[in-house]
Amino acid sequence: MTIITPNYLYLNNKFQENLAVAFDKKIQAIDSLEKLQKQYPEAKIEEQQPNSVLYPGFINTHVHLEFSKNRTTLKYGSFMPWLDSVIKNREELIGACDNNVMMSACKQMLDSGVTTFGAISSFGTELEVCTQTPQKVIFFNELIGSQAVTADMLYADFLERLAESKNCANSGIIPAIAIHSPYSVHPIVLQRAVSLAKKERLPISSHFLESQAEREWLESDKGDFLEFFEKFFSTSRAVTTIDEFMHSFNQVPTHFTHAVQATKEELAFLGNKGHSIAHCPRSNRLLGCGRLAIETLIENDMSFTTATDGLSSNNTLSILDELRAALMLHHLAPLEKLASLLIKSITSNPAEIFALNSGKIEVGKDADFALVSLPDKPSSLESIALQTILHVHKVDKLYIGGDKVL
Ligand code: MCF
Ligand code: FE
Repeated sequence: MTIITPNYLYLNNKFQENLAVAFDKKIQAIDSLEKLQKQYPEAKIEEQQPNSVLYPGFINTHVHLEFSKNRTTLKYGSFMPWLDSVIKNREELIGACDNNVMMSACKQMLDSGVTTFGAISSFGTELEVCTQTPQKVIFFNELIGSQAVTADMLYADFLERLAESKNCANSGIIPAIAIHSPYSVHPIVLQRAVSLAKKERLPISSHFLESQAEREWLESDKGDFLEFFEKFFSTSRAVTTIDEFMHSFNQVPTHFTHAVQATKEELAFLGNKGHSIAHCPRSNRLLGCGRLAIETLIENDMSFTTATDGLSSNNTLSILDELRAALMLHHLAPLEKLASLLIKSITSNPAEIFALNSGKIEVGKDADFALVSLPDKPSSLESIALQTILHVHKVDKLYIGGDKVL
């Protein structure tokens, strides 16, 4: 048994003083240090830096590890030139992305307090690294393919990768499904994958309404995607509509990534169906996609997570860097309230969305913790989320399932 005694404890989305946590693999008790010492006289007491804050381990719901080799290769600024640059450089980038590169991407996340992440996997090449990293991984096998003629073959390949990830369930892998997007997945295989997610209760996620070009293509078969589909697939018609795509997920709560170009009505519809949103502010900025109307999610009480996306559309995988970006991007939102929602978006929200036994400091939850320290005493308990986002770059200590990994 270990007892950790932070200056501040993040409990029920608030901060409290004078509380300690006793844990082994799971959280056993939360009380004053004196009481916990009486209850567990043999327990090891962990020393802390001054002004320490204990959070549950952070959860980054959306990352593409296979693209971790990218630094300056891909073209940023607007979506279609980025996509063209992905297609042009994909083979080389993925070929150069060996296990060491992906492991250091995992380490970057560890340093920022991430104890669980969602890996969007196009080819399955990161599976081995995901079994080796100390983090828990929701392994989203990506389904892609818009043409009817190749759909069956691509679906079979997807099933094979899914089966391989299921084999790794005892190495911290949670098998899951990623639909690439409405424009790139044929409705017939989409429906098969959604039914599979429902039947086997697999987590499911999809990129959705990321760029203006995507919206225009799905609404009217026009815009930048027209040239793209004519060039690569000799087609001038989208395979689905926005409505048809959204309705495909009616029975299965789905984590939709981006949704920057979704209308208020579409967001409300998704919220009513029990879906949630992954918000990737830096990716959206770098790919010229715009700003997610986070205020609409807040008004509708719709659950969202904040995520980094991959190094294919970001400069770091630090979840704290991502929260700093979100804090600055949504400049009209009340500051401390936004900071508090952002902390929720990487702790209890993702845990609830994916039914993880973590994301909260609560008796019975897994002992996943990110211990950080502020540079000075915070002026109020209400300011701690904000001051954490502003000042913390690296966690002091990190625990996963009670094991100290940093
Ligand atoms: O989330 C970003 C932007 N939106 C879509 N896809 C990706 C992102 N980062 C990497 N990707 C991958 C995606 O998984 O790039 C490929 C897919 O495999 C694009 S489609 C050729
Ligand atoms: Fe993505």
